Amino acid sequence: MSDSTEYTPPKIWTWNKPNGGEFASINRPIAGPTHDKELPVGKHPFQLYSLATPNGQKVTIMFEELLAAGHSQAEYDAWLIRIGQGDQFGSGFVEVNPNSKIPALMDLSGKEPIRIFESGAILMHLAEKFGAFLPTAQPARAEALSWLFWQMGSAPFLGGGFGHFFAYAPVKIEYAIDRYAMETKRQLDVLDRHLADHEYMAGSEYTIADIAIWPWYGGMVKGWNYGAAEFLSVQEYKNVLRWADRIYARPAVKRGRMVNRTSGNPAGQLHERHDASDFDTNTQDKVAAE
Ligand SMILES: N[C@@H](CCC(=O)N[C@@H](CS)C(=O)NCC(=O)O)C(=O)O
Repeated sequence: MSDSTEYTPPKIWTWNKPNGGEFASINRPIAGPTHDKELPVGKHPFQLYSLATPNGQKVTIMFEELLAAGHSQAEYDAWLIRIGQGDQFGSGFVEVNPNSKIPALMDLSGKEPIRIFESGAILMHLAEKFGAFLPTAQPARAEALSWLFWQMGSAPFLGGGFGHFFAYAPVKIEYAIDRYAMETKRQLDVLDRHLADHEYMAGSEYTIADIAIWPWYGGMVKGWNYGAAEFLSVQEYKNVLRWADRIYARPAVKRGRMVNRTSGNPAGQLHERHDASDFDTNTQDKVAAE
């Protein structure tokens, strides 16, 4: 690969070489399936196909919160989609999400199966279905939805921008790292100022806005994402840290973080989830095996 500073773009871009990046084997300029593969279906009303990236965690945290709040109809099977191995390009997955990205959900609880993709749409679907974690009264509802969509629009700059160029790109490009570090810090400051006088994102109630924002920005200030805590001086964002700690104290959040996790401490990984008891079995087995 040539030094990016010397690159002169050709007249027409063509896909003729791997880009050398961390995800070179799965990045493609075309959509659609690469192979035939049916998705497994379990016994519960909800079938989730995902991985414990920040986008995946939003949905598993939501399911665990719904179950913890007594919504027993929110039982779910969580199947593992290994995006590094191209599972998102299997024909069954593409039928659920034509965009080939986790998380993807099938709601089998009604007369007709419903497919839902995009984590924000999934959170809204579940919140409306169970009447939970989304205020009905204004202005709290508008506030929760504003912050939910803020997350959907902002996190790609953190992940695809900062995280990509800081941690994954095959070359360290100062311009790109500067640009996205600046934007990530600006976003953290947006949150920090808001959380200075708000308990949660939408006010006094914990909502899907917190559930969406926490895995990305809570994870960032907790030092879990991209090994960039020191580089971004995350300790400066004291209100974000306080909020992040409060959310991490919730048992449902701890459980949700474990589901479909394939990296880190084995005791914190639950590759698939089909029953509440899977958490106990997994943790005991894994800790015993360590
Ligand atoms: N806006 C989407 C983003 C989903 C997304 O980017 N998923 C990533 C993992 S975090 C993925 O599946 N990547 C696989 C690929 O790009 O091939 C959402 O919130 O659901």
